[in-house]
Amino acid sequence: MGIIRISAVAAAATLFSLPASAAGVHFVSPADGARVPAQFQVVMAVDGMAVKPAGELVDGTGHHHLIIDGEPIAEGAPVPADERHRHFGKGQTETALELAPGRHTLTLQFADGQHRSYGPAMSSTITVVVE
Ligand SMILES: [Cu+2]
Repeated sequence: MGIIRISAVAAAATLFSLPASAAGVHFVSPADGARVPAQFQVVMAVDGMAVKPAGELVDGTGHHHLIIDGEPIAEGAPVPADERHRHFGKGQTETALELAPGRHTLTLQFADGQHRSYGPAMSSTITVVVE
């Protein structure tokens, strides 16, 4: 009995420690370096945190932002809202994007319910070539 209890606690501890160390965002699609048409679909994912619509501040939650030809946003700074900084405040994880031909960087940035960045650790950048 005692042994079973101890291993259950150890298993639970492992499960709870996983999200913190594995927290991050990534593009499901397109792939880094992909050649894409002028209009293409972007699929965004987050690990270790939950997607929640903007508005309310809840620990461990936030929403995606897509930064076109820009940089990750410093931790705590608000993500600008303009053509190059798209907010997905309804909790979307997918969007259609239309870009001019050529090479572009796409940066995924996760931010809290008030659009304050979780910093470069919660960002991911890929390059795409629009044909
Ligand atoms: Cu936002």
